[in-house]
Amino acid sequence: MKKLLAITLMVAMVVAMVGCGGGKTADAPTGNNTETTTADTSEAASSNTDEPETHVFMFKSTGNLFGDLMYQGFKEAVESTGNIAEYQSPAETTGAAQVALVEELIAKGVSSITISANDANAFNAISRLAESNGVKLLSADSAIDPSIRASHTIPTTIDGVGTHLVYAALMILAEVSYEENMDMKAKAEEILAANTFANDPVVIGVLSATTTSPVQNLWIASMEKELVRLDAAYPGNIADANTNSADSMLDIKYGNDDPQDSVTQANAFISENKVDVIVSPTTVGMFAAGQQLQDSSSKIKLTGLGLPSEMVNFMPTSHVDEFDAVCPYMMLWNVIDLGAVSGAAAVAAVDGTYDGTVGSSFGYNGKIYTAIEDPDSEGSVIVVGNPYVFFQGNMKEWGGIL
Ligand code: RAM
Repeated sequence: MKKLLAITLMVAMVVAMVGCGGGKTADAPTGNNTETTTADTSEAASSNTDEPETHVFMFKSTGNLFGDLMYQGFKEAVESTGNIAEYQSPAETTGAAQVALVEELIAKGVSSITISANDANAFNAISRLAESNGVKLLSADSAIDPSIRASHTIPTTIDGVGTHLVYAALMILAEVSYEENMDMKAKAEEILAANTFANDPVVIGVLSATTTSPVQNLWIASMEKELVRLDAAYPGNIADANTNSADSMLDIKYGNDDPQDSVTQANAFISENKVDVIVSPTTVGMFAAGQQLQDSSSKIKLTGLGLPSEMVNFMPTSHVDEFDAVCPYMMLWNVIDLGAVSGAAAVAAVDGTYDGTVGSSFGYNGKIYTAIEDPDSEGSVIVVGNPYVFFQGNMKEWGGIL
């Protein structure tokens, strides 16, 4: 029952702001994919006798299990404080569609909106309206601009994810089994130091979400940085898959976090047959690529950030079939915890119990989360925990959870 990845990561932190609140109970939900849940305030409320606040979680778009799981945690955390949780996401995976929904929610008088953003800068204009109406904007998973957010929660450090996506790709192509808690960085460097790919340098493709998606773009940038470092240290093992760009060694395609677009892009990789491995830093891309690679019996391998319940058919069940499987191993984190901590952040921000400065903190479920400087932007960030590697040894256990 150990699946803590051997990734070195830091700990938690928080941001916040002086909170105003002023929320009131939400109206009956409108629009697509809306869920409102009302806590039993008589029993759950702490010492707080005020009217419950409504805290909204908004994912990139509807129909994404990752977003649904985040909301599961968010709702749990918000309701545990006697407040009200609401789930609102647009049908379309765009910043503009999210902004339109934010505008509606401000008009309804919610207290906070926690966004997984399709575009970091899309919310700057609407943030003024939010502020003047006392509505806190926060983000989780995929960030909004630091200047307008009360808090941003990420599952684990960007570089922890980006570098380990590269290590996983190299290890899979070298057919090195994943062993629990192994040092993937050391293993990848060992593979390259042995010049394993000297006769046939590795070509890496990426199947991402949208071109503007903040979190995917950060993970990809981190992958690129690590590839440059590894290429300089162990020349001749990694091919430049993007000769059109001086800044990129990756062949990147965008499936827009849309199932059909992701299938189309996965099929483009298969018919071009240029890459050895597809790394998909989105659960939507992972599932689409898994299906298409399996159906086409392509030799291209797959790894990335996937949900065990969606990927189970494309992954191995033992060491014996590990490298026959489309995706021998992959990574993710506890998505439910990510949602829960971001829900606790929203409540604390609205209550004014933490103020958004580096070092300020709040508690949830017996743990303290403290804001640290965001290494990837101007603001601060809360890091929830560690990523997990999902492999033949633990898929059974996680398939029913995430
Ligand atoms: C998708 C979304 C989300 C990302 C995960 C890994 O569901 O794009 O932003 O964090 O994948």
